[in-house]
Amino acid sequence: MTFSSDPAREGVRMTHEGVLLRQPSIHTLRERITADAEMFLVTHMGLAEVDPAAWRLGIDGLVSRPLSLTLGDLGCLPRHGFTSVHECAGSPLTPREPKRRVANVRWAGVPLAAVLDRAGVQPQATFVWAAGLEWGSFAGVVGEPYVKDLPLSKVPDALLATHINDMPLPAHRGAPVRLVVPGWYGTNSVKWLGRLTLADRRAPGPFTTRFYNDPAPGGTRPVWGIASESVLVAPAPDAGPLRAGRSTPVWGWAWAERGVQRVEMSDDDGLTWRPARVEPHDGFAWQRFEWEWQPQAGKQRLMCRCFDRLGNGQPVDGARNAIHWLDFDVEG
Ligand SMILES: Nc1nc2c(c(=O)[nH]1)N[C@H]1C(S)=C(S)[C@@H](COP(=O)(O)O)O[C@H]1N2
Ligand SMILES: [Mo]
Repeated sequence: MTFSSDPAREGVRMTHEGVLLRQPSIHTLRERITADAEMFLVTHMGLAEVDPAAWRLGIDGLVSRPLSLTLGDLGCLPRHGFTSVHECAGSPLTPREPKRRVANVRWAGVPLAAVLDRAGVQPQATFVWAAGLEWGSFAGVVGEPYVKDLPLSKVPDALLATHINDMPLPAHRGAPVRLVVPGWYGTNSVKWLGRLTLADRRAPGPFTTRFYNDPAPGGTRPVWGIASESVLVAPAPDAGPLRAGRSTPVWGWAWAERGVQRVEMSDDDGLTWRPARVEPHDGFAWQRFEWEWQPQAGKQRLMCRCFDRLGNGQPVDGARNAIHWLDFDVEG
């Protein structure tokens, strides 16, 4: 464990150094709300533990009244909560590889907008930069804080979360306060939040420039909104043999930044697709889909894909939201 000499990090200690990844199997995601034990965990530079009494949230940059808020100050502001899908965009070093680290979580805390209103956002401001309190190195980058950004237009959705699934945030989830940007990939939801800076441009650090920018026509595009994606939870391929011709219930989760409109299934390598039933879109939460499968004997591949209401679907491969499939040996 290490202590920092930076006074802004008073009361912060690192309990783990370096990348940490935890990823349970997709087939354990049977509950609508994902319990902490079944939730993936990602950190780039390490895990921090923050003394809640020493914690301060600095708000600076293009504001009329720079602030330093304690947890007590936050507690005097209005509270808000929602359920949202929480998904890692995958490694920024291999951004086209699907990792399927996903969960669906209930968050509660203080709206980001409530805090920014107190500080008074100046008219020139267009972005909020959010910095984590930990330190360390990632992929050869040393001593750069974990800073992410969002345009002011996304602020009304964002939350300074103090609770996850009705419990105070544990240290590994970013206690005492983390940013949550629902509808966006998890990389934007800064844990161990320590500073918000209002600016008239995107944040210049490695986690918004070198990492987490996808190639796009004419340049790059920040890894912000979650692309359409779906996963098959059941049947798990190791849950016992399937029988040919027998009706087999299939189900999973589907999600997209602005909700999923349709889910389709294929058991012929994507030649034909048939509609699954999908529950209606509600806020930023994932949506359950189900389908009855009459498998044929032999080796079978079952695939799912979904579309948002603009018709954006999932590529077959080469993207973080590539189509998910499961292989089965079906008994005759
Ligand atoms: N301060 C800080 N916040 C962070 C990260 C980090 O390394 N440091 N990792 C991000 C990434 S890439 C993801 S996917 C989520 C993971 O959140 P979880 O571990 O609570 O699931 O946190 C995000 N917030
Ligand atoms: Mo991530």
